[in-house]
Amino acid sequence: MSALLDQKYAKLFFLLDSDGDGVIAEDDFELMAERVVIAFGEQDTARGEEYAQRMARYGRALRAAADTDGDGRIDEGEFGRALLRVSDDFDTLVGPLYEAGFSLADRDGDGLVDKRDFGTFMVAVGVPEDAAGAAFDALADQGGRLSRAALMAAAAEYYRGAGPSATSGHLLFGAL
Ligand SMILES: [Ca+2]
Ligand SMILES: [Ca+2]
Repeated sequence: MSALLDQKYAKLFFLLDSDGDGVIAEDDFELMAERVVIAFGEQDTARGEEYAQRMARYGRALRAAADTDGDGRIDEGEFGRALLRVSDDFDTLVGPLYEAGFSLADRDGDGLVDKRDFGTFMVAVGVPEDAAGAAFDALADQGGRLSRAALMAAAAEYYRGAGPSATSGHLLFGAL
């Protein structure tokens, strides 16, 4: 795996280990989804349920790819190798989670997210507020708004881009 992917996946591992116990398990995906849904006040709504379901699906795909000994826990080494494989199916296994996340942050449904709502999302997944702000500034348009297409392009690059990037997708969760 490339050094850049290693760095990006290490940051994702740190974030996805929501309870901070050093391994990723089903409860981490549940906890992260719960934090995001609560941050937007979308408990018991269709959008909140959609996000939770897509997070669960992402978690199942990772476990299927990673959990070689079947104990339900993914350590950092297993995670990197599994995420590389899952990212091959970005459009079906990863993209839908980010689509659902964007829909939560795009409160008025106009296809654009502002810095404040982007920050709310990122802080809920464990990114420090200043890092979230810097990420937004790197990814947003001149008018200070992030489009759905720009978010999806950044996410795809974050998961799959192995080399130096033309865009700022590697900064999605803050500086590496
Ligand atoms: Ca954990
Ligand atoms: Ca919006």
